[in-house]
Amino acid sequence: MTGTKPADVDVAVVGAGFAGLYLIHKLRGLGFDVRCYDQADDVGGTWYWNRYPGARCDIPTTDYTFSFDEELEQAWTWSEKYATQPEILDYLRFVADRFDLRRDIEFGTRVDQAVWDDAARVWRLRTSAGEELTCRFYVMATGCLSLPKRPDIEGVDRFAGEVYFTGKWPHEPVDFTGKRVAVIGTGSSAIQAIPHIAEQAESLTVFQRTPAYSIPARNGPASSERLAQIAKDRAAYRDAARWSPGGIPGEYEENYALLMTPEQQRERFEKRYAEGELFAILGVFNDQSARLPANDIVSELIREKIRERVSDPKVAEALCPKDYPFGTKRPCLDTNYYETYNLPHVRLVDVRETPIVTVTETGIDTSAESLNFDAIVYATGFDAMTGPLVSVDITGRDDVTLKQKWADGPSTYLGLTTTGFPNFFTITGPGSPSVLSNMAVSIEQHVEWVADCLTWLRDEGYRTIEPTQSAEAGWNQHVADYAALTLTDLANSWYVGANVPGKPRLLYPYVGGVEAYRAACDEVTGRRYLGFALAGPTGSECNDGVVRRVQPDVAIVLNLFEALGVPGVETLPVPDARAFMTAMAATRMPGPEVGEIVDGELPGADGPLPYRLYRPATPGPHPVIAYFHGGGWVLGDLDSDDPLCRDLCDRIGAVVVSVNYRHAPEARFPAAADDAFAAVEWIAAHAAELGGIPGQLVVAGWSAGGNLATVAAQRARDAGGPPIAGQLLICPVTDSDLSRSSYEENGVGYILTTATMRWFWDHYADPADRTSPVCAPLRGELGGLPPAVIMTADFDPLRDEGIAYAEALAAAGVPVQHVRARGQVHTSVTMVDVVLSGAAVRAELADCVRGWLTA
Ligand code: N01
Repeated sequence: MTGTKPADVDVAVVGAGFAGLYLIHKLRGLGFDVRCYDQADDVGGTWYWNRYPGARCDIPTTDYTFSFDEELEQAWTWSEKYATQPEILDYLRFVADRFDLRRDIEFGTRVDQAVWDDAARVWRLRTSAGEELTCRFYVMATGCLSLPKRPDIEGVDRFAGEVYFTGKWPHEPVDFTGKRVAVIGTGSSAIQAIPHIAEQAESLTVFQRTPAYSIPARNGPASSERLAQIAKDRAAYRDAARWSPGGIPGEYEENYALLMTPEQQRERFEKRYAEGELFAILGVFNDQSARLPANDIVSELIREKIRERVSDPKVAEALCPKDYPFGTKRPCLDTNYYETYNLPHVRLVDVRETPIVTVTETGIDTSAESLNFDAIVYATGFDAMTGPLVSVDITGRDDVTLKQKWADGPSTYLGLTTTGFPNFFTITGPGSPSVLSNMAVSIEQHVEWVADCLTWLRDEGYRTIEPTQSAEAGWNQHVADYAALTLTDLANSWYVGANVPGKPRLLYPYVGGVEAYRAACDEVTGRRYLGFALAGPTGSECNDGVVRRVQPDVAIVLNLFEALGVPGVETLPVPDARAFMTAMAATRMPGPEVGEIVDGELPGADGPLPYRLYRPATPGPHPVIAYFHGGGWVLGDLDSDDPLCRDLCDRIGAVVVSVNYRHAPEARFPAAADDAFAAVEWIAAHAAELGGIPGQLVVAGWSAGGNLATVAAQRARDAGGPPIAGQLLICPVTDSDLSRSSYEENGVGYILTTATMRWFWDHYADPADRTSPVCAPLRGELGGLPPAVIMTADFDPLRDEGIAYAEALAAAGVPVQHVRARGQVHTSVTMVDVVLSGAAVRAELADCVRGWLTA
């Protein structure tokens, strides 16, 4: 196509496991030449190497199976719920035979080097067999757990007895009969192998550093319910898997542990525990993966089960994981694992109590004793996710290797591609759901995405594809934002690279789930490969951009609103809109505990106003915040902003007095502004009685409440008091001009809409009044105002007027801090304990306010 020499093959693939096999089949069917390499002597990938006794899959095999060909599915029947390694290997051999895949695979051959030739626009590969070849596209289908980690234990090479690694188990049968065996490690591999080794060995000593959370797999026949669903409508079942969170169809109910009674929690846990499935136990409660108190409930219930299964209480306690939350390391499914410790010839050595000092010629020395063994089994894990990729010498543009590029951690676009490495793809790479999902579903999706991409490039006449830096940075940020919502950083797991010394610590897989991930991939292709630079002999194109900019938890809320068909309040009569807001508020999390909450009344501009006072649990007196709720001067009350007021009270250590001013349309402009100023005056005058420190008064508010807060600050300045220490303005209304860009960009789809803002203004103020600084404080005199912190949200129609106010205050000499809430919407920070990513923003606001008060 370009005049350069054609490549030897269109596509070179490394790895002949699930991914490689399907790639060969799929690409071949689309007319591409494919050559695949694998170090093993046969197909199987991870299932070729991991042949240790007891090896099985931990996803039900009805689901851990290819779904791309109905006839293939009909031709194979799994014998058990969780098939054994030999059966899965047989299946992959069966697939290879059925589609005649072996003829495109070079077995016993490793790709040692791959170098991108930018002039010829091909990859140049060198193999362990000395072969050199070129390909247009290079795909690493090497799996996530294929590079065993060398045990970081002193003396591993000294042992003269038999040595085994679960990840590279011999092909010949291993017989432990009459032998003294040591197993090091208690992850998934060890937990599967230990009961089998114990059946044969004369004695078995397990060296445990970190206990795992394991539940009974309850293996047996495949679930009749699932088989029936598949038989009824196979296509629908597989489609449901593709659009599910984990890659297995199921019922995903809303279940928040923190909103349940202990009895309800236990009932739900028992039901899920009895299923013996990973996703069931990982999803007992919706909040267990994100909120520690919810996670503690599941963790403790699992520990209870472990204690029931182990006779010796001391051993049981040692087997109970206590220092990391459940699910932050991959949980295990077992058959008789804990019961094995009840056997007289099985012993547990807790290496945190008595560390391994060294492996010797005859066994293992711990800090307490010397133990002799005939065999040592290392079940010590893998250099996961990135290990298999960077262990091959892959050199992209400008002589940069993948290892160099990823020295501080992997950087990918969609977990599939990486900048600087054109025409290079990673199947289930870091930044994709991979190990957190049903791998079979994720592999099929990746293979199909790559196949569609190559076909599209061919059809469009493009020769290269490479992600842009901004698209990749955006994806990395999205992956990190999702990770930040979980508890995964609280464990030293291979998920975060903590098991390999020196490996960068971050969550390697994408935690957003199969469904959300597939939607992102589809959106990228649907927008002519958004974020990719495409080039060919006749031209190039690049639709640069970031596919996911909204914070992941905000996106979940937005999707929920859309799914529920939540009406715009402007479509309702005011009383109905208020009732609707009240009903919504009743269903949410309550916010943090504070020391005391007292309701009272204070004099407004035209009669008494209700207020609610929040007092910190710490000894007073405290600074005082006069707070005004949001709701466009029409909606909202003391309950509407209750979680946020608790949060501010707790974080800042201030008495918060939330004031319910008069609302429009019953009381139009300037009633609310007059009430706000009257309230500020009264609170300042009564600070000591309220438990506050006189003179340390901050005005604060969200949305229209932010408008009232800053208008009150302007009035206080003009009236010569009361003194105000600072203004906390959260997504404030500062102007009545609805034509700013942020209205254009965010006026629909981000909860607060342009239509709603127009409705608010129409209820609040006559058009003639809207230019008054008391309505639109941006239009007022700003010099001499107290310091301000202004938060704006990226996806808020009010964003630009907030920014304009921050800039105008700064120009007027007012100390101002602008907190830009990345990926947030207008309501984010008020959704305490719902939009968890808002917590970091509230922390930043609180720091700023505390700064004024201690200054
Ligand atoms: O590896 P692991 P794995 N001294 O890393 C310990 C999948 N898989 O092969 O936690 C003492 O989980 C280490 O201790 P610690 C599955 O995704 C699936 O078992 O680092 N101990 C840990 O206990 C799984 O998660 C199936 O403190 C040392 C163990 O070795 C993943 O593969 C079956 C040590 C390693 O556990 C990896 O599982 C098997 C030392 N120096 C695997 N170094 C299925 O069921 C390490 N350890 C499908």
